[in-house]
Amino acid sequence: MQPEVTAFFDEATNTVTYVVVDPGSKQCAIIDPVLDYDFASGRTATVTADRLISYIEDNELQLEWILETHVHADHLTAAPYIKEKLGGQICIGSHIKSVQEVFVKLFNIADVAADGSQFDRLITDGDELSLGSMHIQVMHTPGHTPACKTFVVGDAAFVGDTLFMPDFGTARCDFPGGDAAVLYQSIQKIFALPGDTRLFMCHDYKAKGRDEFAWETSVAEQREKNVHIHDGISEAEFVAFRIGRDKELGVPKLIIPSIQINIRGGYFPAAEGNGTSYLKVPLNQL
Ligand SMILES: N[C@@H](CCC(=O)N[C@@H](CS)C(=O)NCC(=O)O)C(=O)O
Ligand SMILES: [Fe+2]
Repeated sequence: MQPEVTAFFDEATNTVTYVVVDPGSKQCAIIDPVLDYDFASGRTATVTADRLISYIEDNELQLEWILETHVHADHLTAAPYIKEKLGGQICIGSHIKSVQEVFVKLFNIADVAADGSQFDRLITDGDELSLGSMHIQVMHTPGHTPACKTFVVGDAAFVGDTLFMPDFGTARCDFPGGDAAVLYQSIQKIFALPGDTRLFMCHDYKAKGRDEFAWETSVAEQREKNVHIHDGISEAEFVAFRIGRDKELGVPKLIIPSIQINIRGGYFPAAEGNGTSYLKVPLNQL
């Protein structure tokens, strides 16, 4: 038996959230849930997250795990909201601590301990989380960020920001702690999975000549066709290309709110004396 995978695409942030179900037990995991955020007003909303919640309720699923592939820089996580409604444990890679250290300094935040304590469970390479009769195997796949994880469940792998669709390529490596050579090695680990492994992307931005969003491919297809890193591309070639490409990329639109919320596990900063929660904007730093 293989897991059932349902994708929910958020067009505002180009993010794909997955619900992964063990059909035998109806236990499920959510991977990378999105909290809607309107930058101009500073307002959050739960339209996107509520779709996930309805899906889980309508199908009478039992939510066990809320998994973050990494500290996202382009959207806020809805993990705490979903946990409040449906339960489940919020997990992220143990290298979150080094990501927190960097951003606690950048944002000069006093109330965030750089120890991952905001999450229910910190996971490392080789960990197995049970999902009914199945297991979610944790693979450490850094490079885009130091805390990136890939989750393998049966014949499905959720690769976070490592690979994108074959016609788009790979994730950027210019965030703090990012490293193109490390990403190359992480992708080799994904390429070592069986060729027919279903690969589920964390983002899609379409690609030149493609009008539809897409997020599912396979190891074999990536190894043959990925425009940045198919079989035969050396680490040196990839690193040179990736460094060049990263110089051309702009800062993600929602990086400032996303990082401050996501290093807190998705919880908002404590309200100030007037009852309002605030985010900071570091001037001339990013
Ligand atoms: N335009 C998007 C870009 C987001 C972005 O930088 N995405 C990262 C993943 S978090 C990436 O690797 N992008 C690769 C690319 O844009 O080529 C935004 O502003 O949100
Ligand atoms: Fe990312």
